[in-house]
Amino acid sequence: MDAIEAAARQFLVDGTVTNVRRHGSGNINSTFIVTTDKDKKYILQKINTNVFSKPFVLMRNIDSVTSYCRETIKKNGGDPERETLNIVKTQEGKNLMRVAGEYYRMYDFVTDCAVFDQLESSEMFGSAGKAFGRFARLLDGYPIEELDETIPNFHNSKVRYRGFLRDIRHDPCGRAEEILPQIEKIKSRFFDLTRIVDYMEVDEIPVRVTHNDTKISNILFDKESGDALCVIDLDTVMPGSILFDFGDAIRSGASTESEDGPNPEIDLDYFWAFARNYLSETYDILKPMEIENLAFACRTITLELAMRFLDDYINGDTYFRCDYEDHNLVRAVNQLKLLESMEKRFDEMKWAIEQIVKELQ
Ligand code: GN1
Ligand code: MG
Repeated sequence: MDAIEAAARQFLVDGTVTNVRRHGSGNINSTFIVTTDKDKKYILQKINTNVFSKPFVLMRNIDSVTSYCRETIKKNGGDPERETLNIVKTQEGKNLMRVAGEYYRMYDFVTDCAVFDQLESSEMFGSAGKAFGRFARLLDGYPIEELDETIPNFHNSKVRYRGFLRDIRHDPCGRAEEILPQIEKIKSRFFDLTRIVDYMEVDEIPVRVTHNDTKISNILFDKESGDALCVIDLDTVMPGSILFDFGDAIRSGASTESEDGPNPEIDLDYFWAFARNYLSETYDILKPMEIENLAFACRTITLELAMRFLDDYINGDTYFRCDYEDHNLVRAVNQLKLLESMEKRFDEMKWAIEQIVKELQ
């Protein structure tokens, strides 16, 4: 903790740092809550530079995106202190601090909020649909050329699939043989994995400014009202497809289990609640090809996550935070089960989108 406390002291906080403790369930960066003697709280994050190799570029993106969001939220009569992240500068006025070879950043702590790996009701998930929809609308006006790619090819499933095959061939930890059934499940769905990227390559699905990591724990809920308030984890805001944002929210939020829970299934009540509110915010900016592929995108992103977890297992767990030895394998197996449930109920998911669109027309 010493280095973390030393890092916390480099930022312009109100008061003197008295306590630093671990926080949150993110798989990539390490997050801490910092408290001062004036009882002020802040979020400190150690950036995982294996994943985000250009921390300065990353922070330039986030600074620019949050400034843009703040102005728009103000114009719309919202509360920019609670509805977007606010960067706390270092003593030298910077967005980032290097301490003992690690990079740190700080945000104001948004008070009276909670995060969830799994939601308690479809109403809450509906509220997340509204918030993610609003976020998509907000970013719709953002100048795409100002954003750098923080992780190139993040949702490019073709590039990821090639990497997956290469890693199976190299098999650095000798784990591939024990997971042949899972590998086969992914290989047999190659065209499901690549369909959206194929459409993007020929401009049938547009590239927009998107969040790219809309899992349900990346949104803050107001403790009092239970409403989704603030979209967080802006590290992967960059050019992408809105379909992955919709799909990843459903993958993570409309599952009957968290990523760690066995036997997950898609909950269609949750799906309806999210889709209805998401579309009420975004219907007029979406292209017909996007609307047509919303339900399908949920399958694509779930398959992509199964492949990413399995790939990391093959590579010896170097990317995602793991709490025990087989954690990545467990996650991959669970994602494949969730995918099979989505495949079974795909017609109902498509039908729901069609009905919601009819309501909005
Ligand atoms: C990571 O950082 P976190 O936990 O919000 C990952 C996402 C995955 C997710 C799966 C930069 O998100 O892509 O969907 O884990 N983020 C990155 O839990 O790879
Ligand atoms: Mg996160």
